[in-house]
This record gives sequence, structure tokens and C-alpha cells, in this order.
Amino acid sequence: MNKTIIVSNRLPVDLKFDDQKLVVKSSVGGLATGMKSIHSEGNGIWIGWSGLTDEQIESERKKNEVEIALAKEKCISVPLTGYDIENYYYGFSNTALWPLFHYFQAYTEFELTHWESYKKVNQKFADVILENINEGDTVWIHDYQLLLLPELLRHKVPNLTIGFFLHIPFPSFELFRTCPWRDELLYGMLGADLIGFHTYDYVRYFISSASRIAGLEIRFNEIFYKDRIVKVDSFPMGIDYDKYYNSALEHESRPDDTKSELMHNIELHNMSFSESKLILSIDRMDYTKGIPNRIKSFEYFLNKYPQYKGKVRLVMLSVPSRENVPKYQRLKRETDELVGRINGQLATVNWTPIWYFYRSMPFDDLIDLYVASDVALVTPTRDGMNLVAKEYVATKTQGKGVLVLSEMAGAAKEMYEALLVNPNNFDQIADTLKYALEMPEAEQKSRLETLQKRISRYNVEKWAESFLNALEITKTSKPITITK
Ligand code: GDG
Repeated sequence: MNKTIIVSNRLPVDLKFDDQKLVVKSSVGGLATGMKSIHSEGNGIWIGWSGLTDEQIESERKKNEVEIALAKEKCISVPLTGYDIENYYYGFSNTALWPLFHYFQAYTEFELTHWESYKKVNQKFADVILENINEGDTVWIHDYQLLLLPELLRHKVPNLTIGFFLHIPFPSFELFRTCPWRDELLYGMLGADLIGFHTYDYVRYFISSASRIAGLEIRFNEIFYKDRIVKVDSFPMGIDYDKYYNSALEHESRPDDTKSELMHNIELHNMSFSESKLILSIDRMDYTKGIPNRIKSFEYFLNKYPQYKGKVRLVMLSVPSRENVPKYQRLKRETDELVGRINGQLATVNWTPIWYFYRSMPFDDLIDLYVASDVALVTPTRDGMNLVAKEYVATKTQGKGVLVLSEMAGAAKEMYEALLVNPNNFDQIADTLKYALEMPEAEQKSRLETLQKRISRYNVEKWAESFLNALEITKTSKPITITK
């Protein structure tokens, strides 16, 4: 039976040895969350890195344990060393591609050793895939860590069906062309039959780079490359809508004695203050998410509309991310300082303006936060899509809640009923927050209903299905020949 092989840098599970004992955890993050439901239903496999370096799996016993645990999850790991992770992942992927593609040019570092490692690791992925494919299989590669992989596979298996999806923005030609290895990256992606992006803007930017850097012929969304046609299209990623909606329903109907400690605390606080409102912010601690500006704009809001002091809290969940990269360490320090300063200046004995959690929370707590909040403030300076915005909307089963969303998130392209803001405009954010907090219930309901209809229809399953269907159409009838 033909299978679909999902390939991404990280597997949907994260392995660790804790005191010689293997611990298997689900990975947090947009890609893992979104694809998990597809993977668990299909007959395919998932290839990626397990979270353990070769050095950490030093004995045969550990190796066996890891293999058994991964097999249970229908996963195969790509063996990577500590050096690979340092240079391919933290290096090229996260100090060159990530900032560049998110328009943080000043953060972008182009290091030859990082690039060499990136090439080597993409080859390691190719080797593991080649060992595991059979005739008729489809390979679906995900994200910016693996831009060279489509071409590496194409070279070995000319008739293989290869899809590639980029979860982050594709930048404008003016930015992309600053990369010293832009040609290799572009040709690497063009090894795919179908290249997907979240929005039509990213499609246009990619096509413009293909035309201006490689001088390729373009017709609508088709790129003529060598003897093949590469299709490029937008597939806005959805969420597992029912899971969020139903979990929220279930949380809302929980009897008091089964509620989480977090929920008890929130309710306790709400009871102590009439008209108390909660603004929610959830993301990985990443400079693209606009965290410092969000905090500053909340402070600006409290100063511009002091009637809200003592009544409104910003609950901020920041999930630790890429803690080895200095820019992320600096962002963490800046966030700590800002929260400390604002809480120090404005807090009263019974009111703390910002509740700040720097950790990952279990899914149930996440649902509690979504359910309990009156407003979600999602203000990235740049974001491929942003699933938090969609999850928040899905949990508003009572038709009460307002989403304030950055225009710079891919999600803004399909969530027009949210209150859209420029994440750098504090004054606009302050006014929008006031508007959100005072929005009549009928307006909240009507905005939410339209959003919910759209998001529930184009959920993560539909997203994967439409990508895979579009990929299927590109399939050639020739048998695959593997030249190893
Ligand atoms: C990349 C792109 C694109 C967050 N904290 C916790 C937790 N989460 C979950 C959320 C959500 C996911 O992580 C975050 O997804 P986002 O889309 O918001 O952001 P990225 O991680 O940057 O994802 C992004 C995405 O890929 C998909 O293509 O939308 O633009 O940057 O699902 O719920 N989950 C749990 N605990 C937490 O503390 N359990």
C-alpha cells in the first residue's frame, strides 16, 4: 500500500533520558500540533529528529529503547550529532533563515560553517528517507530547516512525488536575494512537485524570486524548471477545530471540584473584582511574536485609559524556545525586565497587571486560559500563519470573546472579523483594546460566528487533504527508480 511520509525537523514526539529512563513527550509548536491528527489517522510514517543527539544515545540498550518508543508512534528518527544541532539547527536554520524570512535582517548571520552543516544534515534526512520509501509513496516535507531536501530526493528518485510546505513567511525578493546561498535554496525547493505557503503573498514572493534569481518561465502559479512543472499555491493551515471546541465545552461544564488550580485562581480573582477582564497572550518566546511591544502597548493602554487599572489583567504564557540562541536569551531578559518594571510600578496589593508564565503548560491549562479570557491579544511583528488566533476563536463556544490580531500574521488574511492592528502602533492597540473590552455582546457573537464558520470548515484535515490532493494531481505515471 502506498504511504505518505511526513518529514520535518522535529518528530511529533520529543525524547529525553531522565536519569537513564526514557521520557516521551509530545512536541509543542504549530507544526507538531497541526499535523498530529493527520499522522495518527493515516498509514504513513513521520521522519525527523527525536530530540536526542547521537552522543546522548551512546549504548545499544538506549538505542533499542529509542527505536521501540519511536516505532510505537510510527516515527523514524534521523540521527543527528550535537554538532549538527548546533550548526544546522541553531546555526543556519535559526540565525540565518528564521530571522531573514521574518524580516529581521539585522539579526541574520550568514556563517559558512552553519551553511555546510545545513547541507550535510539535509543530506542525512535524504538518506533516511531513501531507505524508507517504496514505489508510489508520497513525501511531504515541512519547513525552513529542510529547503534543500526536495532537490536532494529528486536527484536520486526523479519520479518521486514530493510536496513541500513552508510554515513561515517567504520574504520579498529584496530580502531573499541578500542570502549568499539563495540559488541553492531556491533550486532545493524547486525539487518539489508542489510548493505550498500559508498565504498568496508568500506565493507571489516565491514566484518573483524564481523569476528574478533563476530567470525561470512562470505561467500563473506554475514554474517551468528543467523538464518539469513545479506548482506553487497557498494553503492556509487550519486547526483541529472540533478538538478545541469540544474541549472548551467540556471545561465549561466541569463541576467546581474537578476544575484546575489555574481555573480556580482565575475565578477567585474575577469574583473579587467586579467588571474584571482578562486579556490573553500565548506564544513561544520568539522575537517575531512581538512580545516586548505587546507588553509596552498594554502599559500604554493602562496609562491612556486609567479607568482599567485594577480591572484588567494581561495573562501572558511564553513558552521557552531556542534558549541556546543569544537573541532569544536577550528577548527573555528584556521580557522579564519589562514585566518586572510594569508590575513593580502599577501593581496594588490585590491587583497584578501582568500574570507572566515562562513555561509550557499542559493542553488542559491552555484550554482553561482560552476559555477564561475576554480578549486575545495576538500581535506578532511577522508570523507565517499563527494558530493561537484560530484556537482562541474555536474555544469561544458561548459566542463571547474578542480577537485582536496583528495585520502581519498570515492568519489576518482570513480572519477579517478580528480587530486587526499594526503591532508597532501602541496608540491603535490601546484604542482597539478599549473597543474590544467594551464591545457589545451581540457584536462579539456575530464576529465570532463568522470566524468560527470559516475556521471549522477549513480545518487542519481539510488543509492537509487539499494539499495532498493537489500533490496527487502532479503525480506522474512512471515507476520510480531509486539510484542509491
Ligand atoms: C509555526 C509558524 C504557523 C503554545 N504554547 C503551548 C502550546 N502551544 C501551542 C499552541 C499552538 C502552537 O503551540 C503554536 O503555534 P503558532 O502557529 O502560534 O506558532 P509557531 O510555533 O511559531 O508555528 C506559525 C505554524 O508554524 C503552523 O504552520 O502558524 O506562523 O511560526 O498550537 O496551542 N501547547 C501546549 N502548551 C503550551 O504551553 N500544550
